[in-house]
Amino acid sequence: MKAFLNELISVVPSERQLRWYETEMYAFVHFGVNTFTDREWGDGKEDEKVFAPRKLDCRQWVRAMKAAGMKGMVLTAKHHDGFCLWPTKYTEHCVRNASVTRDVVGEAAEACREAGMKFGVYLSPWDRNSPLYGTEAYNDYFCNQLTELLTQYGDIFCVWFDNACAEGPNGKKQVYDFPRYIRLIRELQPGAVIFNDFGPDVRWCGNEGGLTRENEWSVVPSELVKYSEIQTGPGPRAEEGDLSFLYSTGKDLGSLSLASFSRGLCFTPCEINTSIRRGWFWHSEEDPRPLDLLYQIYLNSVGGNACLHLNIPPDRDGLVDERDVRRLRELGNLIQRELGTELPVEIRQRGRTGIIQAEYEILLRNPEKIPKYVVLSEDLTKGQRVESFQILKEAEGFDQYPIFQGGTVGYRKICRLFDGTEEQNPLLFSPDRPAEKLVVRIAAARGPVHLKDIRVF
Ligand code: FUL
Repeated sequence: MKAFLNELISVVPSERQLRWYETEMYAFVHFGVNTFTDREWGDGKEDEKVFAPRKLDCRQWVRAMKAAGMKGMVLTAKHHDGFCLWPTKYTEHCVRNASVTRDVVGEAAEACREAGMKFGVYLSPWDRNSPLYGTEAYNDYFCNQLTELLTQYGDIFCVWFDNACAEGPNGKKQVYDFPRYIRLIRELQPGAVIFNDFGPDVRWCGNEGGLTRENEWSVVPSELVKYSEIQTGPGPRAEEGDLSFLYSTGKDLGSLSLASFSRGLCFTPCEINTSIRRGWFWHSEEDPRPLDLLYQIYLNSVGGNACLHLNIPPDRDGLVDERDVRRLRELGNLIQRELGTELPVEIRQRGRTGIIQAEYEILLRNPEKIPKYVVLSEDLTKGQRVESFQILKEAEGFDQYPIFQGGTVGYRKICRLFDGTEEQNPLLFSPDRPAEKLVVRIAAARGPVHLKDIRVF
């Protein structure tokens, strides 16, 4: 058991994954011919001339995203319809032949750079326009397009691959050469994380609605993430304990018992991707989702060992819809209001260090202020360790009261103790028992715990 636990905590993130975690919340931008045809999936037969964003202003996009606190953007350079938002040399089905012929990828990359935001690209492998689709020559075509995107637009922080694979214009399905795509990206943009349902760097959370897991593990069985680097274990050999049925939608992807049956372990964190509206592309009748829902998704993802990739679809003018601009501003303000000001605290570790059931004492210097959130972070360079913890309240003359029960921590766990209503947590609120002291008690972990940060808001 001990040897296996040591194996588990030896699985650690790459440098590029650590940089990705810091991005926390970034925008997805679905924009293209579908914006003008009112569709979600184009068929590849669209006339390029339908693309006509006459007021296109990528700086306006960036302003709206920054107001929410986003630190990056990933643009659909090409969606399943095959229409390219940059003037590629390799097809005529691109902005060069549109009604508005601007290089949207170039303008978006530039707007991000000016504002200090990271920039990434979505390039759909499924292409319903390319006559090459379904043949080996398509893999060359795809790599040529990747090369243009990864060499002409500065630093790329994320290359986002959709796994959809259906028939192309010639009725054939493509065999995607992902290992080749991955090699090319590593060569041209070694700092970029690659997103795919199955890794290598970041994996899909398993739904598009913003649902999150209670316990999100970044150390997962290799059977789940076939393109990720196996860090420990015998590797992909078929034998007893085969977990090849594992899929992203599963509720448990990394528990001790599951991991112990795996043939290999990989570090592959999860991205929550969802849209601010119902669809991925802009449709006039759709409204943004309610603020409290978006805030909850933010807490559960950025505060649940994942990153949030929130889609903001520009409209037919080439601007972020005013309704979305407002919602993003509200979201940013709410995050600031709730999690923008730390309460003054003093943190001490109780007892011996280097033990698993460590306790951290949080002295509240200003007991009048009721703490609403405790935010914990593990030092992931030492592996993901915490399995279970409690937060307790201590007050002079009273016992300890458990006020929060949690599981995994990982990059960041936002524990919401109190939402402002007295009923929600009378133990914490009660005026005759001010919370002078909180205690974070690790109940179970895969090894001695390394908390990097404990903050109270
Ligand atoms: C899906 C696609 O089919 C959708 O159109 C969208 O791009 C979403 C992010 O991924 O698989």
